[in-house]
Parts: sequence; C-alpha cells; structure tokens
Amino acid sequence: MEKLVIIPTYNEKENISNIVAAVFNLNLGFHVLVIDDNSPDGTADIIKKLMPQYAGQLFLEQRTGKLGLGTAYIYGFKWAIEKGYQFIFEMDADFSHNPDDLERLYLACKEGAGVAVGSRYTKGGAVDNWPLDRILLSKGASVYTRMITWMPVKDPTAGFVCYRKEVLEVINLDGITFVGYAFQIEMKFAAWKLGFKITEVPITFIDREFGASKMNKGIIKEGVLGVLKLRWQSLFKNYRKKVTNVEIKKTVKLQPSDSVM
Ligand SMILES: Nc1nc2c(ncn2[C@@H]2O[C@H](COP(=O)(O)OP(=O)(O)OP(=O)(O)O)[C@@H](O)[C@H]2O)c(=O)[nH]1
Ligand SMILES: [Mg+2]
Repeated sequence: MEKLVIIPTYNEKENISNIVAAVFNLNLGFHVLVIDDNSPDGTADIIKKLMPQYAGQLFLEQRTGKLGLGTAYIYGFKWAIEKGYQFIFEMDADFSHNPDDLERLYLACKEGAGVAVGSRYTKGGAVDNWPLDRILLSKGASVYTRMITWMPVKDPTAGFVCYRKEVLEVINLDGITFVGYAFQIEMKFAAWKLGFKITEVPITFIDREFGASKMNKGIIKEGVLGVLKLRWQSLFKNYRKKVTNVEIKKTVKLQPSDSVM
C-alpha cells in the first residue's frame, strides 16, 4: 500500500479507460481510485468492466451526484488513509496531467517533500495548447494567490499533486470546504501553514482533447473570494488550529505566533 492515484470523474467516458491503462502500463506499483459522481455518460460502468483486469489495484467509489472536485478528493483522501496508502496523488482524467510524471512527483516526496506539486509555472514547466484566455486566467489566479497569501508556490491552483500520508492525516479534512480552484489553493495553504515542505516539480500541462471542461464562473468566484477568506482567517484567526485534525493535534506543536501569520 504505497502509491494511490485518485482520479475524480464526471463524464469522462472518452478518457477514463485510456488514463487508467496509462497509469498501470507504467508498471511502477501505482494503484488507482476513481471517484465518480454518477456521471450520466456511464463512466462508472467502464471502470466496473475494467476492474477484474486490475483486481486489487483499481477501485471505484460512486457518489450520488455532481458534488464537486474538492469533496471528491476529500472522500478519496479519507479512503486512502484508511487503507494505509503512504503517497496519495491527485490527477485529472482528461490527460492534462501526464501519467509519466507521477513517478517524479513520488520521488520528490520520497526525497523529503510533504507535498509535491506538478507545476506549470516553475522553471521547466509549461502549458501546451491552452487558449489565451485560459492561460491568462490560470496565471492571473497564481499571481493573485501569491500576492494575497504570500504562499511560496508558483502554481497554487495546480491539480497534479502528491501528498505524503502524514500531511493528509494532520490536516482537518472536514475543515476544507472549497470545491474548485480554491480547494487546490487551500490544500497547499494548509500544508504550508502546518510547516510541511512543498516542492514544485516542473510539468507540461496539456489541454484536454476529449470530453468537456467543467470549469465555470462559480469556480472562479469561489477562487477569488476563497483566497481572501484564507488570508483573513490566517491574519485574524488561528488558522493552523482550524486546519489541524483534532485527533492528531496533541502531536503537532502549535506555536504562539500562529495567530499573527
Ligand atoms: N467526481 C467529480 N469529478 C469532477 C467534478 N468536476 C470535475 N471533475 C473531474 O475533475 C477533473 C478536472 O476537471 P476538468 O473539467 O478537466 O477541469 P479543469 O481541468 O479545471 O478544466 P479544463 O482545463 O478546462 O479541463 C476531471 O477528471 C473531471 O472529470 C465533480 O464534481 N465530481
Ligand atoms: Mg482539465
């Protein structure tokens, strides 16, 4: 129980079997958990058909409806912790994240990072095929997040990530309530505030070829307001306390300076 890749899906029938095959063809011991939100296009049925072929390595959790990317990951994180996985990955189904990069994220965590971020905006990272408006939105989100939070992460909205199990155990996952870009930002913000090392691993992000994007105005609004909320909470409330899992709190040293950062 070493490495688990969590793939959230909503209407990914064109991509799901290929992405699952791409992970298993690496032959590097990655297991895959798909969290499907009752996709009307039958994504879950495709997974069910594949499961016998990858018995004990491919898992499916189905939820009742489209509940958002953030809550899908939180569900997956809890599942992974319970099963005892040591390194837990976030990856999209749409091939924007190249499965060949999984091992580099893993190695970054093995070498001491608590969180390894597949980064478009660190040296060596890139974005391929994205229309200008998406590049501007994504870059704008990164600059905005860094200006407001001062978090030293060049690609704070990145969704291609490896977490050490300890990081996900220490974070109070029930306290993470955002669902879109803001979810990705808050996970990194919480890990950073709790003192974990975040390493950015350069990746090339490729725009999806098949299927439809789930990006919408609500996600952007949540991101803009969410970042302000995070900063507010970390300035005037004890943010570390808020995001620390109460069961583990006794072993995490909360410093008196918390409330001013
Ligand atoms: N389970 C679940 N998965 C979701 C939900 N929304 C999006 N996803 C999945 O999350 C991943 C990322 O979604 P995308 O639509 O690619 O969103 P994005 O990468 O931010 O936007 P694009 O770059 O335009 O593709 C994909 O695997 C989606 O199928 C959701 O509400 N529930
Ligand atoms: Mg995508």
